Order: sequence, then C-alpha cells, then structure tokens
Amino acid sequence: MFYPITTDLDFETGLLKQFEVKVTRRLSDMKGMYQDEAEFEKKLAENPIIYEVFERRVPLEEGHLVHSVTVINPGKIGKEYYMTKGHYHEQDKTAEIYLGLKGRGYVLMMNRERETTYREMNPGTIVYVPPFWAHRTINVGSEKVVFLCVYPANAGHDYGSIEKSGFSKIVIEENQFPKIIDV
Ligand code: PAN
Ligand code: ZN
Repeated sequence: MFYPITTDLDFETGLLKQFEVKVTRRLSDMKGMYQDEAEFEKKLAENPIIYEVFERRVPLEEGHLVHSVTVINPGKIGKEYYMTKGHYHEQDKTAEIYLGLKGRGYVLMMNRERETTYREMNPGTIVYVPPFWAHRTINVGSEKVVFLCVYPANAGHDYGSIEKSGFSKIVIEENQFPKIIDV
C-alpha cells in the first residue's frame, strides 16, 4: 500500500524541497538535436547542463501520477535555445499537465502527422498536453525556466521517435526574439 505524501514547492525558486529522483541532461545527451552541428561540437568541450528534472518517487503503475519539476537553463547552441529532448508518451493515450513557475518557456507539441503547434508558458500558465502529442519545452528567456509536470505514472517516454526524426519546427532567436521556423 502506497501511503499519501506531500511535497513542498518553494514559490520563490519553483524548486521542490523533497525529491528522490534527479535527472541531469547535458549537451552530450542531445546529440543530433541541434541544427548547428559545428556549434554543438564546439560547446561539447564544456558540456553544459541543459536541464534537470527533480521527481518524487511513486510506483510507475497505472493509477499513480508522477509529479516532477523541470529546470531548463538559459542559453543557446547557435541560434537555437536550450530545450528538453522531447518525447511522445509510450502509452500515447496519456495526457500531461505543465504548470509554469519561473521564466519564459515555449512548449512545442507535434502529433504523429508531424503537425506542430506551440504554447507560451509563463509563471502561472497551465499547459495541457493532450494524448498523442509529442512535447518539448524551450527556454526562450534569459532566466531559468521552471515548471511542474503531472502525468500518469504508466505513460512511459518514447524518446526514440524524436531522436530519429526530430520535431518539424525549431525555435531560434532572431533580433532578440524567439521565432519558430520549419526545419
Ligand atoms: C516531463 C519531461 C521533462 C524533461 O516531465 O520528462 O520536462 O523532458 P524530457 O523528458 O523530454 O527530457 C514530461 O513531459 N514527462 O512526461
Ligand atoms: Zn511527457
């Protein structure tokens, strides 16, 4: 029997005060995901942390809800902003809720027909990622982007499809503003 738990979220920072799982994604974990390959190779020397995920441990079974906080650092590889790898859910009928806590984010979403759309995520924005949509979060600002994620614990992550085919659009900085362009 899994007993109820509480978690303290610090509204100043958006960070969780308790977590059991921490995932760190560095640039080297994102091979092939940035368009500017020369810049990617160059930045590999310092291999910066692109984002981190802090998660409460709950059973990864149907009925449970994973809840975690993601922190994406500000930065760019060439013109492209730091972002998450992005994924479809393995159980692709599962949805997800994001709640923006800090910073300026874009959530890029793509369905299996490769139709792509995005929603801005600022502090207080709730983004609903419906079933069947791959999702990637992009830090389009100059501060950390921090957001809470809640999703079915049996959802699973299909990173392979994105590693293989990418998203059909990318987000770049142009004249100091974010711009969505076709790949
Ligand atoms: C989020 C993501 C998190 C990191 O919790 O897992 O923001 O992004 P990647 O998983 O794409 O590396 C979520 O969407 N979970 O399902
Ligand atoms: Zn997800």
